[in-house]
Amino acid sequence: MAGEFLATLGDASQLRQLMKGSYIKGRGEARVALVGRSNVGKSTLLNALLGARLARISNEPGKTRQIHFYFWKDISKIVADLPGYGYAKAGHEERERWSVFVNQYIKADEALERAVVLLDSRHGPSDLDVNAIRFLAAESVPLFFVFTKTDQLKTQSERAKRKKEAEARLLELGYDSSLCLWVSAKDRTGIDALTRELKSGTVAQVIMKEVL
Ligand SMILES: Nc1nc2c(ncn2[C@@H]2O[C@H](COP(=O)(O)OP(=O)(O)O)[C@@H](O)[C@H]2O)c(=O)[nH]1
Ligand SMILES: [Mg+2]
Repeated sequence: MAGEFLATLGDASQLRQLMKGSYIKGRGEARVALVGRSNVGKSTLLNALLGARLARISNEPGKTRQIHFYFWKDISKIVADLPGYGYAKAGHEERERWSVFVNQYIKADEALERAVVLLDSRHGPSDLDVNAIRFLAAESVPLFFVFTKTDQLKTQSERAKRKKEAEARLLELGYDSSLCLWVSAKDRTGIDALTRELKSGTVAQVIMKEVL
């Protein structure tokens, strides 16, 4: 097994007991947060990366209200599985709750290295995704972008078109295509490349920010 469940944070009031300094449950490895809209394929990707059926794959969007922590043995880091945002029925209050909760976690976690934002390769970044990206950027969290379900883009020209559009949108937000990977958990495209990227740390983004 390449991964193991560590802990669940159900509420920000539990932060003090879960985190001591930069330790989560006594473990000090760097944290990588996964975040994305409900149904984007986050649980499926997590299971593909960690090589185990750890996260529940659900067709009921919006069920997650907790942060789950997993130890990813292959790269010796801890994955924080953040709650999904922006499912159909979520109103203003729900979105507010999401940002308050995620904000409290981000501020508390001294060893958070970066957040991986999952985006649906068929649609590119939606307005809700852009809101979440802006929110994380405002909290100074280094970001990396993963486009999911690329097996659903059937032709070469469709792939090229989607890629061009989505990467242009991210560039408008200040993120260059070297911070993007296109993956499929179904046919395992990009899974090894993503593993290598997350193992390597945040160097690419630091350089890019200095250049801009
Ligand atoms: N075709 C395809 N479907 C996927 C892929 N990843 C996830 N899915 C499907 O997308 C739906 C939502 O996946 P899930 O991992 O539960 O999304 P989450 O809500 O973001 O955790 C499920 O029906 C998955 O089987 C993928 O790489 N390719
Ligand atoms: Mg899920």
